[in-house]
Amino acid sequence: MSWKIDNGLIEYFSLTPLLMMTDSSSVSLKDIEVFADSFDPQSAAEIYKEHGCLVVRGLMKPFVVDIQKDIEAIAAQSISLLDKAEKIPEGWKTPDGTLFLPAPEGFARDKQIMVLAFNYQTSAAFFHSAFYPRTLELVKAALGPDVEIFGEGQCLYKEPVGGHPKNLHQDSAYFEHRYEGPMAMLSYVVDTDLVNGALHVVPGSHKLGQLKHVDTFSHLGLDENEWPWEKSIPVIGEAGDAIFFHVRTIHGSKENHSQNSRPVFIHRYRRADDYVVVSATNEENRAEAEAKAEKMRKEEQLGFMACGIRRFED
Ligand SMILES: O=C(O)CCC(=O)C(=O)O
Repeated sequence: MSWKIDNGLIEYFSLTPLLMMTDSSSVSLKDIEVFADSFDPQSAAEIYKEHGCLVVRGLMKPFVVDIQKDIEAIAAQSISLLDKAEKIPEGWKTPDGTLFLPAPEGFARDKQIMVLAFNYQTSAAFFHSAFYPRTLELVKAALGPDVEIFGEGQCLYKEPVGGHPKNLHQDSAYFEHRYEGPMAMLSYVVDTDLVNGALHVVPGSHKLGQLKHVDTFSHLGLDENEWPWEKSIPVIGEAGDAIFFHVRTIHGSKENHSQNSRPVFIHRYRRADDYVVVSATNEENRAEAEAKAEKMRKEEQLGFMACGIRRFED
Protein backbone atom coordinates (compact mmCIF):
# COMPACT_ATOMS: atom_id res chain seq x y z
CA MET A 1 0.00 0.00 0.00
CA SER A 2 1.40 3.42 -0.81
CA TRP A 3 0.38 7.08 -0.88
CA LYS A 4 1.78 10.37 -2.01
CA ILE A 5 0.81 13.94 -1.19
CA ASP A 6 0.56 16.52 -3.96
CA ASN A 7 -0.54 20.07 -3.18
CA GLY A 8 -2.10 18.82 0.05
CA LEU A 9 -4.06 16.03 -1.68
CA ILE A 10 -3.45 12.50 -0.55
CA GLU A 11 -3.48 10.07 -3.41
CA TYR A 12 -3.24 6.26 -3.43
CA PHE A 13 -0.82 5.33 -6.15
CA SER A 14 0.48 1.78 -6.00
CA LEU A 15 0.09 -1.64 -4.42
CA THR A 16 3.81 -2.01 -3.76
CA PRO A 17 5.50 1.23 -2.74
CA LEU A 18 9.08 1.53 -3.90
CA LEU A 19 11.56 3.73 -2.17
CA MET A 20 14.42 5.06 -4.25
CA MET A 21 16.87 5.85 -1.47
CA THR A 22 19.80 5.98 -3.82
CA ASP A 23 19.98 5.16 -7.52
CA SER A 24 20.96 1.63 -6.62
CA SER A 25 18.57 0.70 -3.84
CA SER A 26 14.85 0.23 -3.62
CA VAL A 27 12.94 -1.27 -0.73
CA SER A 28 9.22 -1.77 -0.32
CA LEU A 29 7.13 -1.99 2.84
CA LYS A 30 6.55 -5.67 2.06
CA ASP A 31 10.32 -6.24 2.40
CA ILE A 32 10.31 -5.07 6.03
CA GLU A 33 6.97 -6.48 7.21
CA VAL A 34 6.08 -9.61 9.26
CA PHE A 35 3.04 -10.63 11.32
CA ALA A 36 2.89 -11.10 15.10
CA ASP A 37 1.18 -14.49 15.03
CA SER A 38 3.49 -16.11 12.48
CA PHE A 39 6.94 -14.49 12.43
CA ASP A 40 10.15 -16.41 13.01
CA PRO A 41 12.42 -14.33 15.32
CA GLN A 42 15.65 -15.24 13.50
CA SER A 43 14.37 -14.32 10.04
CA ALA A 44 12.72 -11.16 11.39
CA ALA A 45 16.02 -10.18 13.04
CA GLU A 46 17.79 -10.64 9.70
CA ILE A 47 15.35 -8.20 8.07
CA TYR A 48 16.02 -5.74 10.90
CA LYS A 49 19.79 -6.07 10.54
CA GLU A 50 19.71 -5.59 6.79
CA HIS A 51 17.26 -2.69 6.58
CA GLY A 52 17.58 -1.14 10.05
CA CYS A 53 13.81 -1.38 10.43
CA LEU A 54 11.07 -3.97 10.71
CA VAL A 55 7.28 -3.76 11.00
CA VAL A 56 5.58 -6.43 13.12
CA ARG A 57 1.86 -6.17 12.44
CA GLY A 58 -0.28 -6.58 15.55
CA LEU A 59 2.55 -7.25 18.04
CA MET A 60 1.32 -4.83 20.73
CA LYS A 61 -2.42 -5.47 20.20
CA PRO A 62 -2.80 -7.19 23.61
CA PHE A 63 -1.70 -3.98 25.35
CA VAL A 64 -3.06 -1.01 23.44
CA VAL A 65 -6.47 -0.63 25.08
CA ASP A 66 -5.04 -0.30 28.61
CA ILE A 67 -2.12 1.79 27.43
CA GLN A 68 -4.36 4.23 25.56
CA LYS A 69 -6.46 4.72 28.72
CA ASP A 70 -3.34 5.61 30.72
CA ILE A 71 -1.98 7.89 28.00
CA GLU A 72 -5.19 9.90 27.75
CA ALA A 73 -5.46 10.19 31.55
CA ILE A 74 -1.91 11.58 31.74
CA ALA A 75 -2.50 13.92 28.77
CA ALA A 76 -5.55 15.41 30.53
CA GLN A 77 -3.56 15.77 33.75
CA SER A 78 -0.67 17.54 31.98
CA ILE A 79 -2.99 19.96 30.17
CA SER A 80 -4.64 20.80 33.52
CA LEU A 81 -1.16 21.63 34.91
CA LEU A 82 -0.15 23.93 32.04
CA ASP A 83 -0.46 27.11 34.09
CA LYS A 84 2.33 25.74 36.32
CA ALA A 85 4.66 24.85 33.41
CA GLU A 86 8.25 26.06 33.55
CA LYS A 87 10.28 27.23 30.55
CA ILE A 88 13.17 24.94 29.61
CA PRO A 89 15.47 25.06 26.54
CA GLU A 90 13.38 22.40 24.69
CA GLY A 91 9.99 24.09 25.34
CA TRP A 92 7.91 24.01 28.55
CA LYS A 93 7.65 21.30 31.18
CA THR A 94 4.61 20.76 33.43
CA PRO A 95 5.24 19.62 37.06
CA ASP A 96 4.34 16.03 36.11
CA GLY A 97 7.12 16.05 33.48
CA THR A 98 5.29 16.49 30.14
CA LEU A 99 7.15 18.49 27.48
CA PHE A 100 5.15 21.07 25.51
CA LEU A 101 6.08 22.95 22.30
CA PRO A 102 4.58 26.15 20.90
CA ALA A 103 1.17 25.38 19.34
CA PRO A 104 0.37 26.13 15.69
CA GLU A 105 -1.82 29.03 14.52
CA GLY A 106 -5.51 28.55 15.32
CA PHE A 107 -4.90 25.98 18.08
CA ALA A 108 -7.06 26.07 21.22
CA ARG A 109 -3.99 26.76 23.41
CA ASP A 110 -0.62 28.42 22.87
CA LYS A 111 1.23 25.19 23.79
CA GLN A 112 0.89 21.62 22.49
CA ILE A 113 2.05 18.31 23.98
CA MET A 114 5.18 16.75 22.49
CA VAL A 115 6.58 14.15 24.93
CA LEU A 116 4.07 12.93 27.49
CA ALA A 117 5.06 12.06 31.08
CA PHE A 118 4.07 8.51 30.28
CA ASN A 119 6.79 6.03 31.18
CA TYR A 120 7.60 2.96 33.30
CA GLN A 121 7.23 5.04 36.44
CA THR A 122 3.77 6.35 35.55
CA SER A 123 1.98 3.43 33.83
CA ALA A 124 1.92 -0.22 34.90
CA ALA A 125 0.35 -1.29 31.60
CA PHE A 126 3.23 0.31 29.73
CA PHE A 127 5.88 -1.26 31.99
CA HIS A 128 4.37 -4.74 31.56
CA SER A 129 4.32 -4.35 27.77
CA ALA A 130 8.13 -3.92 27.67
CA PHE A 131 8.62 -7.55 28.69
CA TYR A 132 6.29 -9.24 26.19
CA PRO A 133 7.95 -12.62 25.43
CA ARG A 134 7.34 -12.39 21.69
CA THR A 135 9.12 -9.04 21.55
CA LEU A 136 12.03 -10.34 23.60
CA GLU A 137 12.55 -13.35 21.30
CA LEU A 138 13.07 -10.91 18.46
CA VAL A 139 15.23 -8.54 20.51
CA LYS A 140 17.52 -11.42 21.55
CA ALA A 141 17.81 -12.63 17.98
CA ALA A 142 18.88 -9.13 16.93
CA LEU A 143 21.07 -8.04 19.86
CA GLY A 144 22.32 -11.23 21.53
CA PRO A 145 21.46 -13.01 24.79
CA ASP A 146 22.07 -10.24 27.35
CA VAL A 147 19.81 -7.24 26.84
CA GLU A 148 18.79 -4.36 29.09
CA ILE A 149 16.08 -1.74 28.83
CA PHE A 150 17.41 1.68 27.80
CA GLY A 151 15.57 4.59 29.37
CA GLU A 152 12.14 4.69 30.97
CA GLY A 153 10.03 4.26 27.85
CA GLN A 154 8.54 7.18 25.94
CA CYS A 155 5.28 8.48 24.52
CA LEU A 156 5.30 10.97 21.65
CA TYR A 157 1.88 12.58 21.51
CA LYS A 158 0.51 14.57 18.59
CA GLU A 159 -2.51 16.60 19.53
CA PRO A 160 -5.44 16.81 17.05
CA VAL A 161 -5.74 19.50 14.36
CA GLY A 162 -2.09 20.24 13.69
CA GLY A 163 -0.09 18.32 16.32
CA HIS A 164 3.66 18.81 15.85
CA PRO A 165 5.77 17.20 13.10
CA LYS A 166 8.99 15.39 14.02
CA ASN A 167 11.52 16.02 11.25
CA LEU A 168 13.52 13.16 9.80
CA HIS A 169 16.41 12.35 12.15
CA GLN A 170 18.55 9.59 13.64
CA ASP A 171 17.96 8.93 17.35
CA SER A 172 21.75 8.67 17.66
CA ALA A 173 21.81 12.47 17.31
CA TYR A 174 20.15 12.47 20.76
CA PHE A 175 21.83 9.40 22.25
CA GLU A 176 24.86 8.05 20.46
CA HIS A 177 26.12 4.77 21.92
CA ARG A 178 29.50 3.08 22.35
CA TYR A 179 28.52 -0.17 20.57
CA GLU A 180 25.45 -1.23 18.55
CA GLY A 181 23.06 1.21 20.24
CA PRO A 182 19.40 0.66 21.13
CA MET A 183 16.81 -1.15 19.06
CA ALA A 184 13.61 0.91 19.41
CA MET A 185 10.13 -0.57 19.24
CA LEU A 186 7.54 2.11 18.46
CA SER A 187 3.90 1.02 18.60
CA TYR A 188 0.87 2.77 17.21
CA VAL A 189 -1.84 3.37 19.81
CA VAL A 190 -4.47 4.35 17.24
CA ASP A 191 -4.81 3.50 13.56
CA THR A 192 -2.22 5.75 11.94
CA ASP A 193 -2.02 7.02 8.35
CA LEU A 194 -0.86 9.99 6.31
CA VAL A 195 -3.49 12.26 7.85
CA ASN A 196 -2.65 11.74 11.53
CA GLY A 197 1.13 11.30 11.34
CA ALA A 198 2.42 7.91 10.17
CA LEU A 199 6.01 7.12 11.05
CA HIS A 200 8.31 7.37 8.03
CA VAL A 201 11.50 5.30 7.85
CA VAL A 202 14.48 5.22 5.48
CA PRO A 203 15.49 1.55 5.12
CA GLY A 204 19.24 1.00 4.99
CA SER A 205 20.07 4.41 6.46
CA HIS A 206 21.46 2.80 9.65
CA LYS A 207 24.54 1.98 7.57
CA LEU A 208 25.29 5.64 6.83
CA GLY A 209 27.04 6.36 10.13
CA GLN A 210 26.31 9.40 12.28
CA LEU A 211 24.94 12.26 10.13
CA LYS A 212 25.09 15.96 10.95
CA HIS A 213 21.88 17.28 12.49
CA VAL A 214 20.67 20.87 12.77
CA ASP A 215 18.27 22.65 15.14
CA THR A 216 14.63 22.42 14.01
CA PHE A 217 11.21 23.19 15.53
CA SER A 218 11.16 19.66 16.96
CA HIS A 219 14.80 19.72 18.12
CA LEU A 220 17.67 17.98 16.28
CA GLY A 221 16.78 16.99 12.71
CA LEU A 222 18.36 16.41 9.31
CA ASP A 223 18.69 19.15 6.72
CA GLU A 224 15.35 19.02 4.86
CA ASN A 225 17.02 19.75 1.52
CA GLU A 226 19.33 16.76 1.85
CA TRP A 227 16.69 14.51 3.42
CA PRO A 228 13.23 15.38 2.05
CA TRP A 229 10.28 13.16 3.05
CA GLU A 230 10.31 11.59 -0.42
CA LYS A 231 13.39 9.58 0.59
CA SER A 232 11.36 7.77 3.27
CA ILE A 233 8.59 5.14 3.38
CA PRO A 234 5.43 5.94 5.38
CA VAL A 235 4.31 3.04 7.54
CA ILE A 236 0.52 3.11 7.55
CA GLY A 237 -0.80 0.82 10.23
CA GLU A 238 -3.28 -0.14 12.91
CA ALA A 239 -3.26 0.29 16.67
CA GLY A 240 -0.84 -2.34 18.00
CA ASP A 241 1.41 -2.48 14.94
CA ALA A 242 5.03 -2.27 16.09
CA ILE A 243 7.90 -0.69 14.16
CA PHE A 244 11.42 -1.64 15.20
CA PHE A 245 14.24 0.66 14.15
CA HIS A 246 17.98 0.97 14.70
CA VAL A 247 19.35 4.00 16.57
CA ARG A 248 20.88 5.29 13.32
CA THR A 249 17.86 4.59 11.08
CA ILE A 250 16.46 7.84 9.73
CA HIS A 251 12.81 8.30 10.70
CA GLY A 252 10.24 10.98 11.51
CA SER A 253 6.55 11.83 11.23
CA LYS A 254 4.44 14.72 9.94
CA GLU A 255 1.65 16.70 11.66
CA ASN A 256 -1.57 15.20 12.96
CA HIS A 257 -4.37 16.76 10.90
CA SER A 258 -7.08 14.43 12.23
CA GLN A 259 -9.70 15.25 14.86
CA ASN A 260 -8.17 12.88 17.45
CA SER A 261 -4.90 12.57 19.29
CA ARG A 262 -2.15 10.39 17.78
CA PRO A 263 0.11 8.93 20.46
CA VAL A 264 2.82 6.32 20.00
CA PHE A 265 4.74 4.51 22.71
CA ILE A 266 8.36 3.40 22.51
CA HIS A 267 10.44 0.75 24.27
CA ARG A 268 14.20 0.71 23.70
CA TYR A 269 16.45 -2.34 24.15
CA ARG A 270 20.24 -2.46 24.05
CA ARG A 271 23.09 -4.87 24.71
CA ALA A 272 23.67 -5.06 28.45
CA ASP A 273 27.22 -3.67 28.07
CA ASP A 274 26.26 -0.74 25.82
CA TYR A 275 26.05 2.88 26.98
CA VAL A 276 25.51 6.45 25.83
CA VAL A 277 28.61 8.38 24.83
CA VAL A 278 26.91 11.52 23.47
CA SER A 279 23.60 12.83 24.82
CA ALA A 280 22.10 16.00 23.28
CA THR A 281 18.96 17.89 22.25
CA ASN A 282 20.40 20.75 20.18
CA GLU A 283 23.48 21.67 18.14
CA GLU A 284 25.12 23.55 21.00
CA ASN A 285 24.80 20.90 23.70
CA ARG A 286 25.65 18.18 21.15
CA ALA A 287 29.01 19.87 20.43
CA GLU A 288 29.73 20.06 24.18
CA ALA A 289 28.73 16.42 24.69
CA GLU A 290 30.88 15.21 21.77
CA ALA A 291 33.92 16.77 23.44
CA LYS A 292 33.26 14.67 26.56
CA ALA A 293 32.41 11.37 24.80
CA GLU A 294 35.62 9.60 25.77
CA LYS A 295 34.91 10.19 29.45
CA MET A 296 31.54 8.41 29.43
CA ARG A 297 31.38 5.09 31.31
CA LYS A 298 28.91 2.21 31.62
CA GLU A 299 28.83 2.18 35.44
CA GLU A 300 26.24 4.97 35.84
CA GLN A 301 24.01 3.66 33.07
CA LEU A 302 22.73 0.27 34.21
CA GLY A 303 19.26 -0.52 32.91
CA PHE A 304 16.84 -3.21 34.09
CA MET A 305 17.54 -6.55 32.43
CA ALA A 306 15.10 -7.69 29.74
CA CYS A 307 16.93 -10.90 28.73
CA GLY A 308 19.90 -12.90 30.06
CA ILE A 309 22.28 -11.69 32.78
CA ARG A 310 24.70 -8.85 33.37
CA ARG A 311 28.24 -10.21 33.10
CA PHE A 312 30.88 -8.74 35.35
CA GLU A 313 33.53 -6.69 33.59
CA ASP A 314 36.51 -5.40 35.52
O1 LIG B 1 6.23 9.48 15.35
C1 LIG B 1 6.59 10.13 16.28
O2 LIG B 1 5.81 10.61 17.11
C2 LIG B 1 8.04 10.45 16.40
C3 LIG B 1 8.83 9.28 16.82
C4 LIG B 1 10.26 9.61 16.69
O3 LIG B 1 10.66 10.26 15.78
C5 LIG B 1 11.23 9.17 17.65
O4 LIG B 1 10.87 8.42 18.56
O5 LIG B 1 12.41 9.53 17.59
